[in-house]
Amino acid sequence: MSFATNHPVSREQAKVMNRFDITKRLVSRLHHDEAVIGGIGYTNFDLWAAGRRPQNFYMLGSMGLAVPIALGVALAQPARKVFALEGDGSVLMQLGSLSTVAARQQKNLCIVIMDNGAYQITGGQKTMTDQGADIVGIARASGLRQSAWAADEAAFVELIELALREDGPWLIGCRIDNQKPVDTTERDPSRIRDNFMRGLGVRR
Ligand SMILES: Cc1ncc(C[n+]2csc(CCOP(=O)(O)OP(=O)(O)O)c2C)c(N)n1
Repeated sequence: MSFATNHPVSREQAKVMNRFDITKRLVSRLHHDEAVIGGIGYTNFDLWAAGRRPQNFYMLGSMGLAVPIALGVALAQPARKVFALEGDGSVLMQLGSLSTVAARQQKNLCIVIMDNGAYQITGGQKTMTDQGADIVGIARASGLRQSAWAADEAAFVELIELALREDGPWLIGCRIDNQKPVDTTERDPSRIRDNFMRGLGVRR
């Protein structure tokens, strides 16, 4: 596996990055109409701020659904690469989704966890990643062998390019700071759904 590079083994060793910055780096590398599902919390805000794409879906309202939604899209459209961007608080509420993705060995799926150790959007209450839980370790133990912490921005891009090029499932852990997002997603769920369906070519 071409994955055996020098990615840090624990959360503590990973650089604290900025969510908008790494979201932009991800989006700038998408050239084949890849789908991107932004989870609730500030993850979807910075995805929105990184540029409207019809293949983006912005989850409003329920925690932990970026991975299940992305898995559904990946199953329905196996030729398309699908990215799930999820906060640490949200993925901790839906850990079973990681083992489901692992059991499916969903080749076209890449999960990016934005770990700021907090439920930032609701006031910055601490999550369990701030108390020692390691999402990448949990992912590996759930069967997602191709899981790694991004050491820094360059390593993040390297991992994204690997995920674009080679079969997954992938999980990339990103430690991020507590800066506010750059913009606010338009809160219109019907439009978000309709645009996304058009972006995936399943609605005119
Ligand atoms: C099932 C459920 N529980 C609680 C909430 C309230 N809530 C919305 S976002 C959020 C925090 C999300 O935290 P995280 O996923 O870490 O993202 P961040 O805010 O740090 O970007 C909470 C508690 C909710 N929307 N749904």
